Amino acid sequence: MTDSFQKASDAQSGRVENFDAIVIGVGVSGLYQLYRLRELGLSVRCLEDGGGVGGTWYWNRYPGCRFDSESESYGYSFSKELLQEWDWKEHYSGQPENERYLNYVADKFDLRRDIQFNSRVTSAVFDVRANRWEVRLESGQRMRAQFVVAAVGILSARNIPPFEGVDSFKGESFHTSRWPKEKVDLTGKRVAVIGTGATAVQMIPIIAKEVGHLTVFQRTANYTAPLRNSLVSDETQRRFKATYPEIHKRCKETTGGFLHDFDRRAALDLPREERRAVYEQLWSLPGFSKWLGNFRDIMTDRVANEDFAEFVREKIRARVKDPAVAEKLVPKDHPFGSKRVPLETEYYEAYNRDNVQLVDIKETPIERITPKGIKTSDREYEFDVIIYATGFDAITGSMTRIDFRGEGGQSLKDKWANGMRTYLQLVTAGFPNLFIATNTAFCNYTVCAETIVEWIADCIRYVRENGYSRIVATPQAEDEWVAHTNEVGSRTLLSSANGWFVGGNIEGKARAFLLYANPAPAYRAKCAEVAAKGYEGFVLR
Ligand code: NA7
Repeated sequence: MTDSFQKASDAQSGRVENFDAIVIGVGVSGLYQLYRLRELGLSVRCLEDGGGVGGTWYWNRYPGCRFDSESESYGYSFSKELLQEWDWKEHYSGQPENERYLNYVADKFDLRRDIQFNSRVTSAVFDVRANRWEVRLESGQRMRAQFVVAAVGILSARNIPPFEGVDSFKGESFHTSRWPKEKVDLTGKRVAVIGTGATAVQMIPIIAKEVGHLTVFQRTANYTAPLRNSLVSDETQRRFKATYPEIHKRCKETTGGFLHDFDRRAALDLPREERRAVYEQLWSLPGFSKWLGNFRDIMTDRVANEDFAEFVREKIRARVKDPAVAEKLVPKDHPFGSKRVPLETEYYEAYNRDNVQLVDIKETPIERITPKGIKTSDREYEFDVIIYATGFDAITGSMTRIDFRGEGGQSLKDKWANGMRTYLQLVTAGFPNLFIATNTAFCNYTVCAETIVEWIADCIRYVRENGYSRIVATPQAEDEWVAHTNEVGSRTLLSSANGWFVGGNIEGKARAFLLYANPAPAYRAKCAEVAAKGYEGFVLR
């Protein structure tokens, strides 16, 4: 019987399959969660909306999509064999290779047999008498499990702004995170890109060379930094493989789980010339060195931040030929690093091309999408293709689009209406046996995802081995965690921008710290301490 036929017949017959655990999503976290739970001997079903594994690396196929983490720090660390088998071709690997890597992992550990693809979860309801979740799919299929792990990703609920007339456009339109598998031919076409976040910054220089004409609609100018990608030489590949223990040790020690870490000195303690020399040196390095390798106070002190921000502005101005365009591209309304810094390759040079135009939509706002294109306050632009590079309803959106119902039928969407409420970023009070395996600990993704996945697997093992049937966070532990998250977040400059870190990118979304801003080692230590104290802050029954 084929998988889809089985699903259809289950839905029709009303048959409800039972598992120990259901994992929603097979991105980086979900794949590893499946591996870990199966290792414990649990029966697991993994439900994935997409047609393949990879999550972010399955959906985001837009031209130019790639890591901003160093490739050697992004791969899983749990299998020595895997580390030795896989060769990273580029220092900042691109989406096709990243998707191949995650498929390789799925095959190597024989994970596919527990994954059901093309399966969108619509609801999950907790049965308090049976201590089991009932999960329902769009197809009508239902299944039950004692535990649900939502490995739904932090950047997976796409944001298409509610412009009037979005559906009236007669040409083609795409959101970057739902880019088709087949090549999209933009040759010679009139193309619009809305948004100038990390995605647009990666994509624009590539498609600018292909399109007939490109119009970029920018709401907020972003600080970016040069990526400086290159191929991994054979010698470097050998070095990676010989030093993976050191690479992973380093990532466990740094603030954000990256290979980079902040300079312990305060920027303004150095004379201007010395500071500038450090900035220049950082600028010449690849990756996030300019952000996460910078002076420690650039994320906490506005004066220090502004000093570096001005250096970045000069770098932008030097690359854009038309001073009026350059001024539009220079960010002035938020601190450097208060949004995740897009890493670019020839982004600003794209605006020196004759076929690229920048429209500042703070000056001339988009009024509506029309059948022919985009109407701003001063004119209508005609296009063959509109690309929405407008980001995500980050972190909470992928959870609240599933109708989770906890104790007393409480809806998660209602509970989080004024902001995300969790304990340890991992669970939420009133929703027993539900774990959130999405990395919100301000961290290099896989490095932190592994910690989270292992913590969840250990917790589930503890519950089962000790004869409990349910575990749930106390409201008091949650209140304290939320207050603590807000407190550590407010010590940084992260809330000073309208980015997705604080829910500020979506109109009407409650503003709250969605990321845990304390250094990753402190987060890891806190999670370990809670477990060591017999799951302090939880009620086990
Ligand atoms: P981002 O970084 O959230 O960027 C989205 C872009 O879309 C950004 O320039 C937004 O402007 C723009 N946007 C969003 N809504 C609108 C509306 N209503 N009108 C005009 N422009 C809008 O998402 P990305 O996909 O680029 O990157 C997400 C993460 O992926 C990134 O942080 C990396 O970690 C990888 P705004 O700045 O909000 O004014």
